[in-house]
Amino acid sequence: MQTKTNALDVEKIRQDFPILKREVHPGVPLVYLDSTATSQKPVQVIEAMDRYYRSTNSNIHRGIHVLAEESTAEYEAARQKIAQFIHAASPRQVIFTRNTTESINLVAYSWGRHNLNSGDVIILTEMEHHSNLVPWQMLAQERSLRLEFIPVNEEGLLDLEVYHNLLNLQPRLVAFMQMSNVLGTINPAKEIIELAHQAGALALVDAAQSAPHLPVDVQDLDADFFAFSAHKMCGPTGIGVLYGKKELLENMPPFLGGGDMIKRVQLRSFSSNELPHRFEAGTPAIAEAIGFGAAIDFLTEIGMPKIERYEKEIISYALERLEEVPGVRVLGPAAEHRGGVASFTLTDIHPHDISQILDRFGIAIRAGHHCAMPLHEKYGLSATARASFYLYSTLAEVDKLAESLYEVRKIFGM
Ligand code: 7TS
Repeated sequence: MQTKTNALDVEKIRQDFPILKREVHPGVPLVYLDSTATSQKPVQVIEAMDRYYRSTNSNIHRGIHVLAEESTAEYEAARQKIAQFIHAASPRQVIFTRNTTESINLVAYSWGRHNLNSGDVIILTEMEHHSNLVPWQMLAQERSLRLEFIPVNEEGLLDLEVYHNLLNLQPRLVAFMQMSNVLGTINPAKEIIELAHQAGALALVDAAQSAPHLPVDVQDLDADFFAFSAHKMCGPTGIGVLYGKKELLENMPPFLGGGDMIKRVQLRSFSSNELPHRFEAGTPAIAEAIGFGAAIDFLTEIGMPKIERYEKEIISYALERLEEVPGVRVLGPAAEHRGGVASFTLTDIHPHDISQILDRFGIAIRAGHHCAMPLHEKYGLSATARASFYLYSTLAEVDKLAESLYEVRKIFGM
């Protein structure tokens, strides 16, 4: 059993996550290996939201009283922190949405409906999450667009040779995930974006899995749009971000109409507010934004490069341990190309059964298609079991997972 690691003081980090102290069955501690679905929340985030509701709660941008001024300042401070975290040139380019899904839909509705017409080509990849597939399928149906896909090769990497050829179609948009929630693959985002730009296309990055696990820099990537969710990066549910280049966002029509997104309203017309408010109609998720800001502080203090290094360590170890278990097949590339995600099958045992048995040992994994049905189909599978790791995961938990898979085998008479 291996328990030592160099990159992070994981035991200290775990102290900040109250949920990690709980038992899920009498005497059975939680082994949380489902951070790709949503991460756990540190006490710093829980307390920031608690403090807000106890002492500051009021609506933002509207009142001229102490509470309204404080809550507006805290909400905008969170935006500023997030802008710094992704290295945006200005916080005005950081639009609060509900989640990655809403951010991508915003681009499809607003930029897509404003700019794309019959025959236009959008390039996606075969590994996309449904939230970066279905909005484009809906738009394609409505506007008679053509969708093309960068294939996933045997190794679980994108086939960039095919991508080069697809770019001859002069696509208008290339939309892809920076890190896969199933294969763990970390895609060469900078290269994909550079090639998209050379072909005259814009590039949208689904950063739902990358922003929580890797250092990200939207300017270095030269991303046109960049979407992610707070709940996968130690923050609360109900809030996400769409980053966009200023000139693009300024030329996009509003997505939702209502309060806050307007400059002036008459009975039959309105003019839109400045960025970012023109895309934030109605009362936003204020406490959640403040909690998101606290999550950003938490991650920044630990350091994203360190988190990335640690996850590399843990996934290398997990691949080693999982592949020792007879009958286990892990999907996706070698550790050097991936983050802390391992989707696997165990002979022909249904992943739901695997998950249910592991739960008896306190181990929480996810079983299913993980919102990537086309990718599973490509592998000839309807479901996989998925263990995923974050900065609070331990090598001992990996051991427990591997040992419990031997128990699953026994239960199935293997
Ligand atoms: N894109 C990727 C790559 C994701 O992994 C997810 C969520 C989303 C988009 C959507 O994020 P949301 O916050 O809008 O829901 N992925 C998963 C998952 O793998 N299991 O549960 C949610």
